[in-house]
Amino acid sequence: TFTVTVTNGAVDQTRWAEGFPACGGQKQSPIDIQRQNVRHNPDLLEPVLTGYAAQKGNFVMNNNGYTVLINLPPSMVITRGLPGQYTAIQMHLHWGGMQMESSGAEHTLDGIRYIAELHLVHYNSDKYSSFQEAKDKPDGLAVLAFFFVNGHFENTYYRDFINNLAKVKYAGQSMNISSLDLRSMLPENLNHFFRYQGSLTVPPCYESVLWTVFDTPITLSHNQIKKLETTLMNNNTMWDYYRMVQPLNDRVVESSFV
Ligand code: SG7
Ligand code: ZN
Repeated sequence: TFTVTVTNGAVDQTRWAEGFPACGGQKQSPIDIQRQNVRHNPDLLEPVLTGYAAQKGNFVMNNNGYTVLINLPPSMVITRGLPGQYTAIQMHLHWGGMQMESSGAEHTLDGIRYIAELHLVHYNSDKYSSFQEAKDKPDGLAVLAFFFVNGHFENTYYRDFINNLAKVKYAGQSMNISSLDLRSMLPENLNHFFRYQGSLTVPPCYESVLWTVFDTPITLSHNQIKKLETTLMNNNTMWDYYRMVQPLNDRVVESSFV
């Protein structure tokens, strides 16, 4: 039997389909988004993120050995801009760092790989009663993706998140966060995005994800990016956790803007 080791860099990726057939499908993610080939769709509405503003709660942040996740509460809902209501389940990051300041985003834009990529994972709560039920359905999931770029100033909305990384340095570690202002961690302008039908970027690679990849990036300071890349780099696995771009095949990438 074939067991997959989801690991950093390109290791094993070419064999994922042996254990998880969907990974060899025709609608896989991530992809290279080529601006020249996207089709403007004026009917695409800006997603409305309800419940993402600063709130108190008990958010669990967890190191799963590959990435850092924060579980999101069901009070965070995308109420417009997708085919139905989608409820948040978790957020996580993909970053680089194999070589200092190498890039680790999953999607590429005109062949360029950004420094890192944030994923907000949601499930279609109009049609399904849980993430588990939705995760392998063609209309089950929606992920919002944001790129990170290097800037001159500290992004203070990421201060807690980045400082907390040290507390989940090792695989399996968790911590509780008592407040989260997710909306402020995102770009102000959510108008400019790309949209396409794809998959989870790790096995089992279900082709269940409606992707929204925002053109406006999130800015972090050089120092913040360095901390993100180095804090968890203790076991020599937590870097370059991204999948190679997959063929577009007969899909069309739409854009909300010209
Ligand atoms: C990361 O990316 C984790 C996974 C996630 C996967 O490995 O965030 O989630 C958990 C709970 O381990 O898998 C099913 C799922 O959400 C793929 O998500 S992604 O396509 O957005 N990168
Ligand atoms: Zn991801």
